[in-house]
Amino acid sequence: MNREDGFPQDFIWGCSTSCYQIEGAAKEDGKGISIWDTFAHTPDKVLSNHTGDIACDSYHRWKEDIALLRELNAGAYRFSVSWTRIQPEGKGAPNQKGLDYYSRLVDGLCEAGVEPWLELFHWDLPQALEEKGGWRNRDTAMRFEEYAGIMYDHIGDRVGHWTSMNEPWCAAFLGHLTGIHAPGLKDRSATNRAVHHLLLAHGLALRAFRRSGIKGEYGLVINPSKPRPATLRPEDAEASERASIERTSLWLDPIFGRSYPRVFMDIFGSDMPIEAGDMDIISEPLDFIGVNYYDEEAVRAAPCSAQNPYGFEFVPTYQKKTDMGWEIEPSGLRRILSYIANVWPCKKIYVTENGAAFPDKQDADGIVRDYDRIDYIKGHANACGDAIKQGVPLKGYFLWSLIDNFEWSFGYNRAFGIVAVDRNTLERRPKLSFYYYRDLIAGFGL
Ligand code: IFM
Repeated sequence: MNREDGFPQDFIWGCSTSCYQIEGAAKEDGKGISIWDTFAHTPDKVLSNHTGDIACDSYHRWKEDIALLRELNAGAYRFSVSWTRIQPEGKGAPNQKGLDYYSRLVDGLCEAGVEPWLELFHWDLPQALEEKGGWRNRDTAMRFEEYAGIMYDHIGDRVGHWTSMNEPWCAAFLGHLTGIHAPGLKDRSATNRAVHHLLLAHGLALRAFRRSGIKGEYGLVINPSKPRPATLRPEDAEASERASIERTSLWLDPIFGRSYPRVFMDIFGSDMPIEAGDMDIISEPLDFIGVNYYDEEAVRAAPCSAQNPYGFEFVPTYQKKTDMGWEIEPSGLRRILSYIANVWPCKKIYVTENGAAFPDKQDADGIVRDYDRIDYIKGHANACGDAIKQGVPLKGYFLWSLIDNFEWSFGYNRAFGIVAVDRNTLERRPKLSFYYYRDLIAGFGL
């Protein structure tokens, strides 16, 4: 029986965050240093030289975050675990205080009726592992399996939804090719090695999960993209397919047992450190795909060259942009969900992130009236409904983000939250979009 707005009763409405972006307490209770601690403390890597040292102080204020989720009546909370709280050096015996923190968080969520969705890796690789080659080094995948096993043992009885990692494209390409994310390299061959080892780490952790016998569902979260073709000309349609390779099929093809896309292998195959049995590990069947969606661009065909190996170029578009410069196109969410459901059929898909940064202003009464964000959420929730009508097995939607937080190389200069965080007092203050999302969750938002 569906709700009045057409969504199934059991559709999950949640919120997402990640550890480095909200926790702070960067050196507390035995936590080790991650590559994001190092990167953010390197001058001029992050706008305004902001760091995650304090972030939203959720390490101490997690009860306030849970209270907000409860006020929303959110069905689930997707958070990530800081690997260096659990294994400060990325290997060996766990740090009990780190485990205790996540144990308290999970218990608090369960008591509040909010299902914990645990993500093992959201880019904050232990610095000690980076010093041994990070994701360029095959051993990091084995270390990830060990860390995952610790989490399964200590918290597996209370968490029903797990994801190995968030947006491995960002970890590989932004971290190793453009260098705008940690560890800040600009090296194509390092990027390709990182791609393979991230996927291997995912597969090893998933196999360990299956072996553990934990009852729960397991997925991988990607940020796929398939820019729409600028025109109906066949060459532009083909350019749109090629433009989607590195963000989409590079990850989903191997996960679905189809190995890496041929076009990618033709160009970069010699870099890929594939060993016997790897592709079987990577294609261990998962329970769901997590899709993070923010925008959609448009492309047309262009000549292939060493600088443009996939032969496409972006074209100007008319859409309004968010504060990130990302084009607002809700129907692109329906398109990417349908594309994935058709090409990589999976039992369940979740939108694990969707949201927008806008230059919020506090009115004299202290309230942020963020109608742009409300429109954004409403448009994308409608697109989710359309996708379901088209037969996409979409089972939930997670808003990015519960609270304003550390937006990576932009520091605190970009606000995605439905709750503002005062940078001086760290007080949480709901914006109007918070009350809109509460209505949406209750079935009155559309
Ligand atoms: O803040 C990030 C998040 O960590 C990963 N997905 C995109 C968000 C907005 O840029």
